[in-house]
Amino acid sequence: FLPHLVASLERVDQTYIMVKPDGVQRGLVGEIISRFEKKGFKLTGLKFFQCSKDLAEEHYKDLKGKSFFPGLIEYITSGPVVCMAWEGVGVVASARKLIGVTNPLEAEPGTIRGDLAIQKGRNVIHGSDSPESGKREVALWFKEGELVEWEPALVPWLIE
Ligand code: IDP
Ligand code: MG
Repeated sequence: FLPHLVASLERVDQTYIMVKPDGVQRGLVGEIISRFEKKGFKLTGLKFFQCSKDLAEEHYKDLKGKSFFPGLIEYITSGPVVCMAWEGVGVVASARKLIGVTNPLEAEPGTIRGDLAIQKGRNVIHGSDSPESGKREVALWFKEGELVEWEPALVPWLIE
């Protein structure tokens, strides 16, 4: 069996996951990381970080015209965040399912937002919305030496 070969035949995607400042302040970092860790995707980057206004605006540039944009930038820069890069086949869509929809009141129980949050403006976590966004956002939030190439020992127990 050659799991890495199989994985390389399919498209291995990356997603950018971030515990937002409310998640950090509320002590949810361990709980949130744990959900991704248990799912079995590969962690390739992790840091505790204070985001600048410029970076927040670049990250959310598609939302620039929205009425909530200034509040969103204030929220994201209001305190430290936890930045993560996760990798795997189907990781982007799967992470979005684990996270739940944008409005936590509508997010299904069992999802991170469904279980842990109430409002859109305090929805504790970010996850990239497409493989293209995943690539862009991982490159935006992590410098080259901050990402780690490794082969998790559990791969044969997760991928046949
Ligand atoms: P997503 O995080 O589920 O992908 P997006 O539509 O990309 O949702 O919006 C990015 C973030 O902007 C949301 O996670 C949320 O924090 C914030 N946001 C989106 N819509 C609203 C709103 O109507 N009011 C306040 N904040 C919002
Ligand atoms: Mg989004």
